[in-house]
Amino acid sequence: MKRVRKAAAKTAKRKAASHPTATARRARPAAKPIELYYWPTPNGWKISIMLEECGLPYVVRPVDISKGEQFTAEFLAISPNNRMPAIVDPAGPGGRPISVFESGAILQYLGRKTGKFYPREERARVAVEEWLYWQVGGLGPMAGQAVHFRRYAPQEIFYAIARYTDEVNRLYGVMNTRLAACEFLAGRYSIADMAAVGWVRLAERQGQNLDDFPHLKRWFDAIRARPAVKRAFAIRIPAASAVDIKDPKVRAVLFGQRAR
Ligand SMILES: N[C@@H](CCC(=O)N[C@@H](CS)C(=O)NCC(=O)O)C(=O)O
Repeated sequence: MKRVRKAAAKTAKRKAASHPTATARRARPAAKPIELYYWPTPNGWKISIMLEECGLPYVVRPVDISKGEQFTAEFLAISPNNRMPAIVDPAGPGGRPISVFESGAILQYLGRKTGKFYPREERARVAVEEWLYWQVGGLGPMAGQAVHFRRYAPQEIFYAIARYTDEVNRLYGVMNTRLAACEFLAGRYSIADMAAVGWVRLAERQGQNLDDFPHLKRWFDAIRARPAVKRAFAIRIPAASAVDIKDPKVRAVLFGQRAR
């Protein structure tokens, strides 16, 4: 019986191969969605924005970083840095699953996979990569430290607050100057803008006033008005809204991490 089915399948395959239009018309099983390991922060938003912009089917797998879910063996197997975001794409290269961690690497992967928001032409690609790496190596870490010392540190350390607030101010100035000459960071709307927009969304927490940066404000307003970006920002994770950063249990998970 098995052999008969195999033979019939072989004939069908041969036929399909010789009639490509028939193959294309045959209903394909629905593609499995990409799994997005996510928590609603600027780094998480980068990827929900890209998935929404590309219209890729995805499911959100919340990683409650306030409870330590970033340290589970299952999560560390795909994101060894115990940080979200990460993705698992069931239809990776060669049709096999692939996991990707680090927001910049995920954006580049999705850009290559879809051919969207990450141009192939070398000059345009270099421009996107310059601003993407500028974000992941500069704006993100500096803004993160500014928020930490302004809002989360147990003591008010003036030197640390001034150092990171000033550095973020400098970086906002760099974006503002760039955006005076270009509509988007790399010219056209790209993964570089998606990487930066979530951080600019939290400007106030970083001690910044967008009114001081009119070109940056114009850019921010244009991006947040995009339907895909609105959908990404609208994803609600109720447990995240309930996190109390003053709770000693939460602080013990998030702060003072050392090698394990
Ligand atoms: N370089 C990483 C940074 C990601 C990151 O810092 N994620 C934070 C939330 S915004 C996180 O998962 N924190 C968990 C923890 O601190 O243990 C990336 O760009 O993906």
